[in-house]
Amino acid sequence: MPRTLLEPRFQVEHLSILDSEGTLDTALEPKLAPDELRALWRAMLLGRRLDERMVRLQRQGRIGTFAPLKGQEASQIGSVAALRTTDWMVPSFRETAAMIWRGWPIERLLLFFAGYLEGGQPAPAQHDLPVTIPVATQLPHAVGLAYAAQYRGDDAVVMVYFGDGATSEGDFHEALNFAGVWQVPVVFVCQNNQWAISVPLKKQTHSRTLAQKAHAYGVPGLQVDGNDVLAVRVAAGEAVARARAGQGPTLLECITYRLGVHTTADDPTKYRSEEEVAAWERKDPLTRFRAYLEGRGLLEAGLEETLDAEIAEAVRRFEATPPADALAMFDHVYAEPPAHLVAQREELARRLAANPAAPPADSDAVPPDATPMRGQRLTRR
Ligand SMILES: Cc1ncc(C[n+]2csc(CCOP(=O)(O)OP(=O)(O)O)c2C)c(N)n1
Ligand SMILES: [Mg+2]
Repeated sequence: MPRTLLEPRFQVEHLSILDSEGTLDTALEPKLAPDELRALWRAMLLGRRLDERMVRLQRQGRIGTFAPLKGQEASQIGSVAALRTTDWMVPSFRETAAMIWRGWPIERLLLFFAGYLEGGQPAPAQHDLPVTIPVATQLPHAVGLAYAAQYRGDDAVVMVYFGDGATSEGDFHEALNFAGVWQVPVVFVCQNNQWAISVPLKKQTHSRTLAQKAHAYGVPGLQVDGNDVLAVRVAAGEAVARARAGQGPTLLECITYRLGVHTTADDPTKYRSEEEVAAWERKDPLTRFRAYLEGRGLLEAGLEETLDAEIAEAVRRFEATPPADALAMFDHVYAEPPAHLVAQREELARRLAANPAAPPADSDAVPPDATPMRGQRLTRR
């Protein structure tokens, strides 16, 4: 028997409309209304200004660990802008700009990063899931939401965010497989920012692209310049329209870069070069979009000051909030908490009651009867 090639053969398309040199492919330029272009710019700039402020707030000890999005504004805003409010948005942990676009108040995000339970709660009518810290676990959730939309016969589309590192998790493959089998209305937005903490993409996969992984599941996969908001907006618009028309899921691989730290607990100088970062700074998504809008006479004077004032007002409201209930960290995980957590909760309650203002003096200490969890460091008194 001869060896034959099976059809179809796979090809991966890469979409770029406005490149880092400011060159515009006029044939591909989307016909977006001036108001939409201004809204995209406002959201990207707000994302950048807030991001820089959040890092400073963390350095000042006013919020906890934060994952900055600097450099990924076009990937987030270009994609989320393709959704209707009745669609669902499922974030990972770096989607601050996309969440604000979806209506999350800035002070609620500040509360989240300061450890307040209510900071993680979407408004009751909001079709968003909360921040997901465990890598890739949100992907099967998103497919479940899309399956529910399909089952109920409503026309909602689900957009789920994740990183390049998440594509090495089983959850990514399971989610894509089921999405393909069920042909559910979900758009997978992979922000390929080249790094998963200190693991570079080349150690993550031997594939030429991440987009091609979709083809194995019979799902269209497209690579897009993730620093080009016009390209992301076009690709996301097409994927959302296909999903809404019952034509199933799409994987978008947005090629971008995390210009800042992985989180405020990270030091990227330990694993990547200044030259690499400088090269990506020249591809900054804000620089090229600002130049494009300037050329079209759509730049609003004084916008940075307006956004900074909006952020300052949100910080003021956030800081006027009474302290969070530290005991709430024990709630909402177990219906019946295990004994060691019950003991820890009681101990913290005792310490807080004894000295409400001060943190526990010996925070590593555990009661002698506590059972160590796997990987847990216990310090016996
Ligand atoms: C299941 C799981 N494993 C490990 C971690 C620790 N962790 C947090 S972020 C991260 C890297 C994620 O990389 P990527 O998916 O590329 O997203 P990025 O941080 O670049 O946005 C890891 C390993 C985690 N949160 N969850
Ligand atoms: Mg990454």
